[in-house]
Amino acid sequence: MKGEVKKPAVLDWSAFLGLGIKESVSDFHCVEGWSVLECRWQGVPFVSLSEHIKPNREAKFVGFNCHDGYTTSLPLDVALDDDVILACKLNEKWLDSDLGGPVRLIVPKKYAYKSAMWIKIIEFIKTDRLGYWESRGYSNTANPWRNDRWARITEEHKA
Ligand SMILES: Nc1nc2c(c(=O)[nH]1)N[C@H]1C(S)=C(S)[C@@H](COP(=O)(O)O)O[C@H]1N2
Ligand SMILES: [Mo]
Repeated sequence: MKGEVKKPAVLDWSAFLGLGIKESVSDFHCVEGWSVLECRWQGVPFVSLSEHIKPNREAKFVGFNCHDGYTTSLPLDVALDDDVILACKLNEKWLDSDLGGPVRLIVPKKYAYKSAMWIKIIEFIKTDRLGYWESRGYSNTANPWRNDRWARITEEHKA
């Protein structure tokens, strides 16, 4: 974890787990149209990570870099929502790599492309950086209840 933070940190597995495991039950929505309901994710809440590294006041966004080269980002206030979790278990079972293990992000209120798998680096940044899908036309707000799948459509419909 690095960037606009007071205490950059490299967390090994036990340090990560030491931040405290909680459960977050949520449904999972992909832009392609499918959803998986009632997933019980266990992991470290993003808030706990954030308290650990102490973001500077300039930090407004969080960028996620994954082991497969995938990237995505969230506004810091969205990432600090209490249901956002760095999951290492699903329904009490350690996450296999095909589910994004050892550690993946879960952002229940957003489309699944925000839920980055195989998290490698978390960077607190001043200005947003469009991620893999976001730079290919998908909505950067990714709100499944407003159905904002495509950036252009959302811009036109912003209330
Ligand atoms: N690292 C990484 N994370 C990723 C992706 C990816 O390609 N690489 N795809 C995203 C997309 S588009 C979806 S729908 C979900 C799929 O997660 P699942 O396979 O657990 O359902 O992961 C998201 N996170
Ligand atoms: Mo997706």
